[in-house]
Amino acid sequence: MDTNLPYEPAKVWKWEMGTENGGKFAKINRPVAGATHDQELPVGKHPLQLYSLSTPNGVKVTIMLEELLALGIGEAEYDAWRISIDDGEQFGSGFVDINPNSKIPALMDHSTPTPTRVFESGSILLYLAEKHGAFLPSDPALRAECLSWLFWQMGATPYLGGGFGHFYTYAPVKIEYCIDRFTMEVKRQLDLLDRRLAGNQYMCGDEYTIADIAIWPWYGALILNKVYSAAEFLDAPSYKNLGRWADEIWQREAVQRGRMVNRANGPLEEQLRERHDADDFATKTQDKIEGAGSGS
Ligand SMILES: N[C@@H](CCC(=O)N[C@@H](CS)C(=O)NCC(=O)O)C(=O)O
Repeated sequence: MDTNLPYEPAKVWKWEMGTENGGKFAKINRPVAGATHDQELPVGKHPLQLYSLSTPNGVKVTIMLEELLALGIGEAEYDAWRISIDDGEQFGSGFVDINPNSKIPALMDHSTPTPTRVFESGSILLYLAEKHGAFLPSDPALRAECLSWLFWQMGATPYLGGGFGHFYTYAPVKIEYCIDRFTMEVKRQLDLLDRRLAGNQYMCGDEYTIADIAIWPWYGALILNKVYSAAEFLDAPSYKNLGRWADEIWQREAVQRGRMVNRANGPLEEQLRERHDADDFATKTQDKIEGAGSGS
């Protein structure tokens, strides 16, 4: 790819397969859907099988599952298998059977008469909330408010992730036009959330819901400088209500646990690469695994 501007698009775009453009995702991006290879997925002992990664979209689901378990809902026990998107595992045939869109997270519920597949993180949150009767208000007006914010997150966040995060953090060249365009929109979104949270403890009022669970891994983590290292650039401290909400949610044990699942970066004690049991948080974090392996 020629990174010099200006660039004149060809009449018809062509995929130059194997061309290195320097972008972080260059080797996994492709213009066609479908499986690239046969690869069965493992199935563990619990009814819920999650195939995911500790990106914000993945973390939404592991936080939800840990919150359900914290409520004492044992049917929410799950196995979480790590899908390495850098290695193209989202294009394996088994994964594509569960999510034809080839993106984590994907969930298989084996407790139904025939296994139920669920993909798209917002859809998974809604499925689990309805199945277990939790984190979704029953009052019709509050439920509508909750779903409005849930769907807002799903629609708004590509501007944060695919737009701002991509051009600020990952793009091989820093392009002022792109960074300005998406910073403008992301700051508008942050202001929107800040205003909403000025008079509300949570996104839908007094009740912690799937709207908070969907929004925190992106916007809470952004404000707390846990994604993109952009808190200073975005002037995070100026969003005081959002900061208060982000801190408060981060204090929840289920949130801290959920953020560890399928993680393979950051401090070793915060990485639980696969989760098959509640005890794994105490015994199978990467510091313990590597410590045991080193013979020390
Ligand atoms: N709208 C989807 C987005 C999921 C998504 O973008 N997943 C990314 C990781 S955060 C992924 O799997 N990327 C792999 C790829 O694009 O090939 C959701 O919320 O579930």
